[in-house]
Parts: sequence; structure tokens; C-alpha cells
Amino acid sequence: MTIRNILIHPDPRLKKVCDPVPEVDAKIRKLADDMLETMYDAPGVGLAGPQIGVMKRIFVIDCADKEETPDPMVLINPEITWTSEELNTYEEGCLSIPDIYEEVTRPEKVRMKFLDVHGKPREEEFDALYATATQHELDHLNGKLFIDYLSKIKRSMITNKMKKLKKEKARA
Ligand code: GNR
Ligand code: NI
Repeated sequence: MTIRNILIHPDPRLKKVCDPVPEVDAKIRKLADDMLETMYDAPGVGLAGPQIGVMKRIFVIDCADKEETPDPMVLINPEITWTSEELNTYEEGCLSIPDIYEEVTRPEKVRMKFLDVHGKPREEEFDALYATATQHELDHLNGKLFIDYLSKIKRSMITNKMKKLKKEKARA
């Protein structure tokens, strides 16, 4: 397995709509392994293809508590089939926008259909942190970041901060 480099906002690849995965083959399974390793190393509760520059509709999540056994999930070509009317506000972060945390309101529960790592069609209901994370990751596949839910002024402040961070990183 390989830890891949995580792209930092702003990057044009984080703004693009990703392509469906035509077939869940060995290459996709290797990609999923790399994404899980990269997510655990970061560490984060989710990671989407475009965050490592892979413009495909795939993300991984693991929202298990630290004390619990790991719960790695791979979602390929995910689609929302139902959202609850009840909303939930969660302080979100993103590995592509390090050290920034802001409240985002989303449906409290969602159902998604997707292909698992074996290419098997599945449908699952997500709640709590799983619901927040799956919606945050699906947004990545559509070129959307959690800061897109904030005011224009907040978003541009965060973007400027990230531009500075990237310059510092390039120098180091
Ligand atoms: O690690 C992550 N934590 C998190 C916390 C609240 C809401 C969403 C997330 S996802 C984020 C990892 C990430 O950037 N995934 O795209
Ligand atoms: Ni993210």
C-alpha cells in the first residue's frame, strides 16, 4: 500500500465533477487500499478520490470511535436515494483545508446506493457522523467543498489562508 499526497485547496482538481468508475477491478481495489492507508495516516474519517488527484467517483470512510474496532468502507459510484427532513449541524473539517473547522448544516440521515470494493451493489442508511462524512465525501466527487456552504467573506478568508500555507509548504 502507498500513502498518497493530499491536495490542498485551492486546486482546480478539487473543483471538478469526477467520472463514474466503469468497472471495479484490481486497479480500483489497489486504489481503495491506498486511499484507506492515506486516510488513516492523515488521520481523517474520510477521503475522496479527487483529494489525491484521482478524478473518479470513489471515497473511503471510517467513522468508528478510536476505542472501537476499525470500520473501513469503500463507496464507488455513490448516489443519494433518500435524505431525512431533519437537519443536523456539525463542525466540519477537511484534509484539503487543514486546521479549519466550521459548522455546516446537512440532512441528519441519508441513504446511499453504491458499489462496494467487490463491485457488489449495496444500499445503506447513514446517521450521525457517518451521515455528515458521506455527504461531505459525495460533495468532493461533485467538486464541492464544505467552505462552499459558508459566506463569501468567510470562504475568501479561508482560501487566502490556504494560499499562504501552500506557499510556505513549497518553500520548506
Ligand atoms: O477527517 C475528516 N473529518 C471530518 C469531520 C467532520 C465532517 C467531515 C469530515 S471529513 C474529514 C476528512 C476529509 O476531508 N474528507 O474529505
Ligand atoms: Ni474533505
